[in-house]
Amino acid sequence: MASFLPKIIPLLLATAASAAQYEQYILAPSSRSLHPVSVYNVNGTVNGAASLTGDAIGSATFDGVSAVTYDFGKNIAGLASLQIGNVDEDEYIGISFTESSLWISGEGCDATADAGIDEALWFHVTDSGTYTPDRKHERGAFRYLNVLHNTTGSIEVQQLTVEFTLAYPIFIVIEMNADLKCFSPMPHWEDDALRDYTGWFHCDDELINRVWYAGAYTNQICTINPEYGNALVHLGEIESTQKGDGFGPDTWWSNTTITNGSSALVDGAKRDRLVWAGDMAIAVPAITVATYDLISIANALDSLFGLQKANGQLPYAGVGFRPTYSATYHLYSLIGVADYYLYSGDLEYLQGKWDSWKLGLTFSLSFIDDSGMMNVTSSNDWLRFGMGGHNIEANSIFYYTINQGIMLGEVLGENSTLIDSWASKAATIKSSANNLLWDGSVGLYRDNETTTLHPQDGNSWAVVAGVADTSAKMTSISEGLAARWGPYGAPAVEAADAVSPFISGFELQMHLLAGNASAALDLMRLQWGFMLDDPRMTNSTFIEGYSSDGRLHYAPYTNDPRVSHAHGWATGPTSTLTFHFAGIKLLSAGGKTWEISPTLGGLENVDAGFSTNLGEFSSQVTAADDGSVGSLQFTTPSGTMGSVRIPGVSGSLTSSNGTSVSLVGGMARNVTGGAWTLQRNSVPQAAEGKAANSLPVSALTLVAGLIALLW
Ligand SMILES: *[C@@H]1O[C@H](CO)[C@@H](O)[C@H](O)[C@H]1NC(C)=O
Ligand SMILES: *[C@@H]1O[C@H](CO)[C@@H](O)[C@H](O)[C@H]1NC(C)=O
Ligand SMILES: *[C@@H]1O[C@H](CO)[C@@H](O)[C@H](O)[C@H]1NC(C)=O
Ligand SMILES: *[C@@H]1O[C@H](CO)[C@@H](O)[C@H](O)[C@H]1NC(C)=O
Ligand SMILES: *[C@@H]1O[C@H](CO)[C@@H](O)[C@H](O)[C@H]1NC(C)=O
Ligand SMILES: *[C@@H]1O[C@H](CO)[C@@H](O)[C@H](O)[C@H]1NC(C)=O
Ligand SMILES: *[C@@H]1O[C@H](CO)[C@@H](O)[C@H](O)[C@H]1NC(C)=O
Ligand SMILES: *[C@@H]1O[C@H](CO)[C@@H](O)[C@H](O)[C@H]1NC(C)=O
Ligand SMILES: *[C@@H]1O[C@H](CO)[C@@H](O)[C@H](O)[C@H]1NC(C)=O
Ligand SMILES: *[C@@H]1O[C@H](CO)[C@@H](O)[C@H](O)[C@H]1NC(C)=O
Ligand SMILES: CC(=O)N[C@H]1CO[C@H](CO)[C@@H](O)[C@@H]1O
Repeated sequence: MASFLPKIIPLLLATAASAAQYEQYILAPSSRSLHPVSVYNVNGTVNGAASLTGDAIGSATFDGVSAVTYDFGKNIAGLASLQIGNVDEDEYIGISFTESSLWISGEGCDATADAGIDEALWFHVTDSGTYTPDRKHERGAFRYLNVLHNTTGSIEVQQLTVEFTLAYPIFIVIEMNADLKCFSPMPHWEDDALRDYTGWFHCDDELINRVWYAGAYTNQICTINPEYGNALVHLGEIESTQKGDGFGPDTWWSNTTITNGSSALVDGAKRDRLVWAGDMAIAVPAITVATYDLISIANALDSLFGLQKANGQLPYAGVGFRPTYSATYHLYSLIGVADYYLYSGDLEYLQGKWDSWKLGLTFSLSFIDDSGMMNVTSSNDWLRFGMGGHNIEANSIFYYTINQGIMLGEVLGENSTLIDSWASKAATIKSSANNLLWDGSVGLYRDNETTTLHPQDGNSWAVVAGVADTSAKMTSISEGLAARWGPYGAPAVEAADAVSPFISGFELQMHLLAGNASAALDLMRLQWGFMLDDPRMTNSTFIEGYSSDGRLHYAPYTNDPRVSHAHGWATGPTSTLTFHFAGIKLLSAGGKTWEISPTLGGLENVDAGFSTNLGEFSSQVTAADDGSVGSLQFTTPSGTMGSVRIPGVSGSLTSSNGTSVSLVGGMARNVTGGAWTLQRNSVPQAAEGKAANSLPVSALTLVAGLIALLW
């Protein structure tokens, strides 16, 4: 036994994993004062352009008409400032921003409006000193910053700084500058704490690791100071024109207060900077497993419920947007409350929202007609076309929402007559959808009864919601959607062949529920790999949408520079990897009950975890030679209870104190919170080279028990 110890102790320590262990993948900066990392391009005569990269004071002298494009290496955000040294009389210097390198321009920024581009910010420089625009010109996301000089004569720039967030003013500011507090993103976190993740993920595929962390970072950059939401300066103007059509640079600023509190989760960092409940359906679980920043979610949901009408109707989007209705986004607001409760366990919050929640559900129930399904009468959705009638996506989301309501109602001891009536309506939606919308000849659901279009959103959601009523249908949907993938990802045929990173997030879940984990991984590598590695992207945050031929044109918009490159709705892999591959699933109230059901899908190992208000959940899994779960160790907080499901595996679980529970049919129920290790009855022979994981599991457990005893 003793001879095992030197090898096994590090293994046991590795089990006590934490977010810090994989710190190198975190994209959030360690300080809020950011400087460029490289020079991307120089136009005209600029001496010493590169001296403005890094922290040190430099000297870049712009002589005559000239410009430098600086690269921050990843998408960042904040208020930019220029420290000016020697300057001739009457000089102008400007700054402009872009997320994608495609829109680098001396004329202005990329765009936030429906047409044209956003104007550059100009300073009339009369003396040395630091020049900073006013606070409402904080730019929500950019990777490239252009410094523009349009005058004859010369001007020296000594430093270029972006305050990613700033707790206290550190500049002598010459231009007007009301308050220098609480810059977005993550305005409510300490300046040096932006990398303090509560969750982590690691596996043997480096691209997948980068995807998980880019998802986490995308949601951080989409968490803003709610006083600087989108002012929608040109909403609805010049709707069908393109950059280059004679529409010059537009004015832009962000000064709409969109929620109460000191931080808010919005859909996109550059745009729209508003609360959108649909986006939250993907962003909220991703935040839960990475930063557990629940307050920004609660503030966002509160702002939506603050707009609820007396008849129960919730808004399409939050404060700042024109009042309008969407059947699906209304339901997503209800799902938001269910998610918030599930991940936080905050019963008081749920109680406070419950009457509004029921009113909202009752409103949706009023749209059920003779078919047994909801007749959608508002075309608003995630900007797909053809949303209306007995739509499969809307009815699947509806079915899911009603079931969330039943779960919440049971927690709150709601009248069982009411709950039973919900259950019966849900059952009818499901049977009607299968009777009227399943197209057996194609093996997919139709969008509605009168079309031959088989949408990505509705087919993914039918499986996610549990509307698909046989495993044969799930398999068929998984195969059918995978067969449509192109070189850049999964097309959303219901949006003119857009690739939707939002809807593809639900497609990932669908493949896992249909039992094809490797399909989910393949789609992540294909689509999210493209979104990270293509040179037109930011290599750090995920884009809102693009076209199925890989152009950065998102079908619903005419103005390509407007597309957001940091959209929380594109972060589906982050929660999917933790929930499905590491297999940590919260079933109730912050994880009071849980299920551990890992799957590898061809990965060799996965190590992931996160914390909720109840404590830490973690899972370390390695593959046996046949790809099944070969070894598993997990921890769940004490006082919680759950089950373990590893289909096809026989053996038992041993807790750190020696307690043992057998797997029956690949399952163990009523497992109490603690640290557990799987012993398989027979482990398919592990290959050479999987060293750390190939130790005999039973020996490992014995020694673990021994060490626990000695302790
Ligand atoms: C630099 O010059 C190129 C070529 O004229 C132009 O496309 C680009 O927009 C310029 N960059 C800046 C920041 O002015
Ligand atoms: C430089 O740009 C500023 C701001 O747009 C403008 O007021 C000024 O006239 C420009 N100067 C020249 C020489 O183009
Ligand atoms: C936002 O800024 C614009 C432009 O400066 C100004 O007209 C407007 O009053 C501001 N709104 C708020 C709420 O401060
Ligand atoms: C902030 O809370 C107050 C009081 O509940 C409410 O009237 C107001 O609409 C809220 N503001 C926003 C932006 O949600
Ligand atoms: C049915 O679906 C098709 C395809 O999405 C769409 O064109 C049509 O408008 C839909 N019908 C209704 C009533 O919305
Ligand atoms: C849905 O409701 C609209 C508006 O009441 C109606 O015109 C339409 O015929 C209904 N659609 C179906 C499929 O019943
Ligand atoms: C539950 O609701 C039903 C129908 O509204 C009502 O008749 C019944 O009295 C309620 N039961 C309780 C315990 O409130
Ligand atoms: C899983 O999906 C992949 C596509 O990623 C496909 O090649 C494979 O055949 C599917 N496996 C099963 C068992 O359906
Ligand atoms: C993208 O970022 C990763 C770190 O996340 C880095 O290793 C890689 O070099 C970057 N790729 C490019 C093309 O900049
Ligand atoms: C051993 O651990 C299990 C699981 O955590 C727990 O249910 C049990 O009470 C523990 N037994 C002792 C003796 O501590
Ligand atoms: C004591 C206890 O929690 N028993 C539960 C064990 O699991 C079954 C199935 O999930 C439950 O029905 C029991 O209540």
